[in-house]
Amino acid sequence: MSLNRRRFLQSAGAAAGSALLPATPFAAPVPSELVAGVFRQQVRDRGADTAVWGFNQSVPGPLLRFQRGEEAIVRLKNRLPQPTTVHWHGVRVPNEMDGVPNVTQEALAPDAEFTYRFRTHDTGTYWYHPHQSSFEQVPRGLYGALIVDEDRPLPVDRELVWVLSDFKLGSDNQPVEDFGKVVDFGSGGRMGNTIAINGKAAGAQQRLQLRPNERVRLRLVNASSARILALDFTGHRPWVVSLDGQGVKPRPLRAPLVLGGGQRADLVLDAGAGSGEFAIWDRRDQGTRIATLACAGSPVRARVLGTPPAIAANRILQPDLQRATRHFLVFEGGVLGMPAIGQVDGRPQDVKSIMERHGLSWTMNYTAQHEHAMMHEPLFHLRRGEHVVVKMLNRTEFEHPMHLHGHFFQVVGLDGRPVGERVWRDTVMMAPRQEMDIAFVADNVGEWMFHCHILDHAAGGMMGTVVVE
Ligand SMILES: [Cu+2]
Repeated sequence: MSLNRRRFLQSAGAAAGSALLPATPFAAPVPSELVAGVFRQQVRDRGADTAVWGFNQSVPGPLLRFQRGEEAIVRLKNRLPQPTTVHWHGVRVPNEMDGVPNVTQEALAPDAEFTYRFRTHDTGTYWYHPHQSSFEQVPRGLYGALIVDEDRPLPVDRELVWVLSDFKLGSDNQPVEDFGKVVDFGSGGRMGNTIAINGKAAGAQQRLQLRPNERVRLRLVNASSARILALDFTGHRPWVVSLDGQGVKPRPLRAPLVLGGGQRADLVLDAGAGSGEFAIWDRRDQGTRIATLACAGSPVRARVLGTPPAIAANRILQPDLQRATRHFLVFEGGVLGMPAIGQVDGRPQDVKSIMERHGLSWTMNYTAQHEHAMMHEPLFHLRRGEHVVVKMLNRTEFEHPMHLHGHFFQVVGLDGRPVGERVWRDTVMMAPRQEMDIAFVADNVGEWMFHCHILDHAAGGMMGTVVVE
């Protein structure tokens, strides 16, 4: 969208009073470069600023916003003390733009630069983050949202983006320097102690201020390296309109919205007719109040709006289960379960030596991979255009948000039973001991990561690749 059109929409919004407008794109121009660097930012309300790593001196990094079909050209400059890359989570990019070290490109050494260039075919809410040492670089603050606008955006009064994450901070507000511990690799991951919304500590003081009967679109990204969220908007029943960037039939949220690492959801939230304050909770674990929804002022319109329209679907090839080839993917390991047999980088090893010599905890199809030595056999070789069903068998006591690069897939079976309503995902939560069938058409040529998005699990062996040729 041109800057002029953005300005037009904004001024139209100011003038139109109660009329419903398409979601107004943010006015900030899309930056042409991302500089990954080290700086300080206020995360907690009190005390010292926190030393963070981020893009363009901000956590989260700048919102990258494109029209559908627009070419994204982003120059990455590495000003970190480590090599890095950027991966465009969920965006169907050409393989060489996918940002995976040792698979699609060499990691950028400190002070190196690289230009990413790809066309944005699919509308929706996506995000970007490094794929190099992601168990450290992401929780230090390297992530940002990427949005591709619909040709006809959903009519709402306002649009908000919440990049959710967590920081593990000491009493001095500085990050606890305990990245890469084997105990985190093999358990629930390195969990932060400070949930953040757009880089600021969550809590009752984070206020989402609405007017009665106002309608907002809330784009949610879980950029946490390990934390799974379960969001509860008390006193409200938002509509789920999109999951992982793909429109779904609008449905009211009847239970807390579970978002594993890497997952996204777009909600349409109606403020309700009255005034008042409502807590927004993360219901996982002991529960954390993350924000306050405050409703006050003169009503935006006379009454609450009804069901929002559906977002137009992206063009994704529908898998035909009758002709699909069948594949298996078995996960084993973790501190509560030892892999039965195992390999590291293609060489057979006994399990004890996997754990001890490499700090690895997990296997996928009896093989553990780690990102610095991808001397590996791909999990699957697929022909371009092949219709595929992968039966994932979680033989562990842990949840795993599983992410496939370069494709969207549908969950078509759970614990041996077919799934009725199929939605597109790029990242799916697997419960402990669950069996899940996912289906997709392998139409994007290249070698694609298939890994757990608990980034400590990925570093602990839970990553592999799928080759489409
Ligand atoms: Cu996992």
